[in-house]
Amino acid sequence: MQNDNLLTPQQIEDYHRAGFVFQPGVLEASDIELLRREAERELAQDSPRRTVEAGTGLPYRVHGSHLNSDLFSRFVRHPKILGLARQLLNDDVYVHQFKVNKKRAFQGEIWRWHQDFMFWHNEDQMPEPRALTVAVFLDEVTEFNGPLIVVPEGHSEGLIPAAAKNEGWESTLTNDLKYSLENSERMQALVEQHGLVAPKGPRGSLLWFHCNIPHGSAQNMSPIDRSLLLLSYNAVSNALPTPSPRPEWLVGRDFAPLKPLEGTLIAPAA
Ligand SMILES: O=C(O)CCC(=O)C(=O)O
Repeated sequence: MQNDNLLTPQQIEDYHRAGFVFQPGVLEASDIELLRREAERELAQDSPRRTVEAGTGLPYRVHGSHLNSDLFSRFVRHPKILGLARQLLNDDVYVHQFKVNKKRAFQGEIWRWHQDFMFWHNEDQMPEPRALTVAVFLDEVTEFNGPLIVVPEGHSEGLIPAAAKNEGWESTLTNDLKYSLENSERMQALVEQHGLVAPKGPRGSLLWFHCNIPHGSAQNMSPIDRSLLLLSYNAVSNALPTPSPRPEWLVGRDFAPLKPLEGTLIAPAA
């Protein structure tokens, strides 16, 4: 019998072919409320893990919250998350990166086209593209508030050359991306062949995507916030061979296989 928490064989096949799979509204409303409040609490705390908008000084991104918050440290082990990360990567997994990304109403900025593995391979020496990200919708995502856009099947090309725009790991924190596919002819050819998809859905939806899939998002000029949690998992057998120069809140150093959460998000098992 299919375990309701897990992906079907068809969904797993779709993920490997298209490089992403979308699950609309799968998380409980009560869990999403807790996660929303915790994300806002993290954004409000002054910390080196936090990045602010150049124009307004308002925070739009926090890294490593699973190391700072009990709720988030439990959430990365949620059966509807961890079980699927293990299915898709066909291995035990650990958290490589954890981000809260808020695209604020009226002003949330553009994320240019990029591939996550370009950063993880070049900056962290991740050996193989056997990692993925799940975007957890904390707000409803519509065509108006800056949905994440992916190039279906774009992961099958491997890494597309992208010259480093600037030096040092600090430049990998912001949306002024160090490696982007802006003006890339290969990116253009991929889109001509496969088109673009922007999965949209209610709070509690999950978008799983391969670390080589080209993706990005436009400005949020709508009056509606768009906050996401972005949880990136790596296969344990693909752990970094040497410690990344980037800090632990940006790049995971604990390669122990994660064990599924027992109990609920709010209350650990007695
Ligand atoms: O928040 C977004 O729209 C995109 C973020 C992103 O692509 C990233 O953090 O790698």
